[in-house]
Amino acid sequence: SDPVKPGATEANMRIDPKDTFFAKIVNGTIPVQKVYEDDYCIAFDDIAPVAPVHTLVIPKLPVGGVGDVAHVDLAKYKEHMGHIMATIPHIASLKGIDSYRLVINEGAHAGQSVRWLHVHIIGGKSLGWPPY
Ligand code: D5M
Repeated sequence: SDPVKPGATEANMRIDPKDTFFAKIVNGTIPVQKVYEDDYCIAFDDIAPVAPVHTLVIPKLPVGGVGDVAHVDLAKYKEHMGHIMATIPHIASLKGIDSYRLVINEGAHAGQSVRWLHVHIIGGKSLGWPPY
């Protein structure tokens, strides 16, 4: 039997990213200790780390998650996400690691709790596989 209840994910998808806590970090309403920032993204440490290094990278573009690609300006989305992917090795090096796992949770059943796209950089220890 499939334990996934589609309704929960749909409710999560209806949240406007601009109503999330990460929007306040991007617009500067709530200060955060930044690991890194540029025109496209902000990186800061996760409040509930699952490993010695657990840093989040969020685009400055309001997008709820990778599943929202159809609802955003595609050129801007590619620009932001391409930039983030190209910048992650530098952010990881700022945290002192060159071996890490990237995680993007999409939807409530993948464990996404904040509906503003964020990439987890997880490392600083040997990681198990599979990741669930
Ligand atoms: O990841 C959302 C992550 O965001 C989760 O690991 C906790 C973290 N979080 C939530 N609030 C904050 C604040 N205020 N600062 C830093 N980190 C935070 P998800 O993939 O959605 O489960």
